[in-house]
Amino acid sequence: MRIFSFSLLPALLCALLPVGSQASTLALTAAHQACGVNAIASAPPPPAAQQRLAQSQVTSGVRDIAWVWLGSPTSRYPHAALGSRQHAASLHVLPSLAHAQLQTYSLPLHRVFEDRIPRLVDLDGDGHDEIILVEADALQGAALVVYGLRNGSVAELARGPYAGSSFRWLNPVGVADFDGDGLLDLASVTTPHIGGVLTLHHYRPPRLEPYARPTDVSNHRMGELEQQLAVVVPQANQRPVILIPDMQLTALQALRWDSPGQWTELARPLALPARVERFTPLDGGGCLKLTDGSWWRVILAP
Ligand SMILES: [Ca+2]
Ligand SMILES: [Ca+2]
Repeated sequence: MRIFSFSLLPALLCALLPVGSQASTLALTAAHQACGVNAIASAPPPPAAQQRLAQSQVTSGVRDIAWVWLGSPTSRYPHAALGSRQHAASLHVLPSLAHAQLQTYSLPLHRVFEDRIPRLVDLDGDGHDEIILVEADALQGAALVVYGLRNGSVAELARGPYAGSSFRWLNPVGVADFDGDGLLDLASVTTPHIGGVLTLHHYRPPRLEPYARPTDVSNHRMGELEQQLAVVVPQANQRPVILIPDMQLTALQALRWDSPGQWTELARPLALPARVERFTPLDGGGCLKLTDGSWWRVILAP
């Protein structure tokens, strides 16, 4: 079993090592660019989205939200974890209804969206999408926040705890039912550059309630725009597995949250020939781009 490095919380985390059953295998095979998967062409975004924050994504939805993006660039929170000190001060939502008006939600002066990707997921299965974003507070740092449309307007629905102080950031991993209770949960990594803490949250408006014990990982390189460095792999009749790099971004781990409340390390950590640059989901695993420019297909085999 791999020895984890606990640079920040040695006493606490030594008692919280993932349990290593290692019944599965992480297999790595060389691949062509993007593992041969072509990006899906989508409809052009609305003209108003041209005003969005530089290098941020416009996201399209298929439920009550047609388009969502980040706007009102500001340098009032000068943290460059994502490569720029410019962050968004507003969220813009175009509802799917015909002739619907563009809805705008502006943050107070002490907060920004320290994020580049509005993520649309129907977290509670009511047929309406929720919007998952990372906010940052001037004094308390980042928090995972969920927004949605309520009575036609953008409203905050739930938020998780702050990272703790200015310039402490977090990066989302994905959404799945990680504890098998039938309800979707959110996974994120707090402080991925200085001792990343993989955390799972229940969606319980108005709160996102952390429930998993932390483990030491990372899913972001300081100063880089790319936020997708970990994938969630669904499993038939089993809880989903998170494939996520270690703190050095040079090995992949396969982690599952198991009853009665512990991380299981399902496979021996997979050593990589270079650092992870991007990791996107594929059936049974993911497509890996490394900092040396190479592409690899990763499969979690039973
Ligand atoms: Ca919903
Ligand atoms: Ca759940």
